[in-house]
Amino acid sequence: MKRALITGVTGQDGSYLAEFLLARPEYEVHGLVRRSSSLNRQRIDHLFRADASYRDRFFLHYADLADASCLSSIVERVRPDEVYNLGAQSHVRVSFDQPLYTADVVGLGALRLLEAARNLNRSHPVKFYQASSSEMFGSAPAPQGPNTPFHPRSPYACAKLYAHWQTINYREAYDLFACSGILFNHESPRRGESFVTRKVTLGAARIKEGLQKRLVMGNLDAKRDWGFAGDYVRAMWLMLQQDKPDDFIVATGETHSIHELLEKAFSLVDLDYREFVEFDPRYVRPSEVDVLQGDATRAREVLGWKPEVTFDGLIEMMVEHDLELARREKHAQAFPGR
Ligand code: NAP
Ligand code: G4F
Repeated sequence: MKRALITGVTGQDGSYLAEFLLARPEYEVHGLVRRSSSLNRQRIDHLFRADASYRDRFFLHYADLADASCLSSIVERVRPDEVYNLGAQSHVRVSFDQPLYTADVVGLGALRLLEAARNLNRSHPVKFYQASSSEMFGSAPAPQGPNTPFHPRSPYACAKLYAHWQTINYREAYDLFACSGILFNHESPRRGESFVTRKVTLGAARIKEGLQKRLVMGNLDAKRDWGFAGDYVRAMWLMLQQDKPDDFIVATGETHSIHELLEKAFSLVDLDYREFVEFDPRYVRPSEVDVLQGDATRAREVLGWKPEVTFDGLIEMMVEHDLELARREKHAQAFPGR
């Protein structure tokens, strides 16, 4: 059996990656979860229920990226062959409100896990994946590729860049099989509700069903290279299956504005977004990343990776999912107790 350890397993990517690895019978998957006063495992619940055979191959451990001793003891105990560091305070706008916490969890958290992996690597070979971000490119002009200089524009992006360089340094200094995946935005029906794609698809669906009257948004001129999270976790895995560790950009190569996202999502429910969207400066960032558009040529050539889901297909998938959610919410309101 191959043993994989995933931080951030309760998040969007962690849940898709756990699903992807468990679908391969040779994997045993260990996920790190945070203790919270209410359970937040909706994205992975089905992996315990749907197929009883996963129960013997899927294990959860309480941990926090802020707690080095607990990370070390779990890594020593599990002795993973592959570590995927996906845990993060991943909201860019929130990182301006919580810069020190974000730096601790995103930046030092990665270093704590790298140290644990380096110790294990002395007696057991381990491969390490770091979830780096296109946010690290910040204000660098699009398209961003392997030779584009980084210019981070948020506490989150600065912390990711620190973790990115630490990952490279552990590869060069200690010969650790450490890879950094610079992933551009990737979304899904499991995307957190405060990220822009999900806010829009959920908003359009709830307005359509009469559950919400307006959608309050920030900067609609920003452009992003949006792909499907299910496609992107495959790229993470492929990086760790290569003969040599390296860093890769993962992106679709297309970019769309928030206006285009709104147009697409609202037209799917036969509404005109201009009638419902309002501006609120609370959603504007102190420094913005205007345009992201990635050049994933190396991922295509070396990993043989390419995205399967298009921008239109992604938004259709999300709107369809959120319409179903909104209809269930409406039904529950009409027939409480059922
Ligand atoms: P997400 O949905 O926000 O999930 C983040 C995960 O990290 C959750 O499981 C969360 O646990 C966990 N976490 C947060 N703080 C933690 C802490 N102190 N200790 C341990 N775990 C903690 O993020 P995602 O979209 O899946 O992204 C996965 C990773 O890729 C993140 O590192 C993100 O920064 C990076 N990334 C994402 C994108 C993207 O477009 N999605 C692009 C580039 C890079 P709870 O469930 O308990 O909150
Ligand atoms: O959906 P967003 O919050 O994603 P952002 O900032 O691009 O970050 C995401 O992608 C990164 C990869 O590039 C990840 F590393 C990171 O963890 C996260 O997953 O915002 C996208 C754009 C921004 O320009 C923002 O200003 O949408 C704009 N926007 C406009 N109105 C809004 C809103 N964003 C949010 N969240 N909410 C709004 O109301």
